[in-house]
Amino acid sequence: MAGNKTFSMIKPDAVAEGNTGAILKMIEDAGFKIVAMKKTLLTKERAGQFYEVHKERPFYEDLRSYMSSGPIVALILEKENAVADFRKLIGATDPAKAEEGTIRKLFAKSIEANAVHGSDADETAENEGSFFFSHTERF
Ligand code: IDP
Ligand code: MG
Repeated sequence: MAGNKTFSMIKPDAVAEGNTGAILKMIEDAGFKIVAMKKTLLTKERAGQFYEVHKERPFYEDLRSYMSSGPIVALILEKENAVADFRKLIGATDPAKAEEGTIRKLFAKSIEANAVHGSDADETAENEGSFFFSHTERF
């Protein structure tokens, strides 16, 4: 079935603050199944590759540094309408604009250190999942 998976990361700020468990609980309680999960550290180069689409943006250098500043938890998640439903669960990029009850509203520190990533489309979700996981790591 198309459109039933998304990719997420718990970002360095949230991992460092000890919010991994609380965020995973929110994700599972919202009906997402964890298909793949790994804690890993991105190099600045790999962080830059992941966010290549933003390379012309003024925050790109900072974003590369931040995303490689500590371990992240990478996730492939499954649910009907996964991409859109997960974006709803995490809230707006800027936590000041995120709705009450969303993961970013609860855990993000700033527009950059915003606790979690969520793919923006089915095709991106597939590519981002493959950036971290082989097919033998998905269950
Ligand atoms: P998204 O994560 O909500 O999809 P994007 O616009 O794709 O937001 O930006 C990717 C990431 O880049 C954000 O999650 C955030 O960490 C960072 N970012 C986005 N906009 C800004 C900004 O204006 N200043 C600093 N960092 C930003
Ligand atoms: Mg995005």
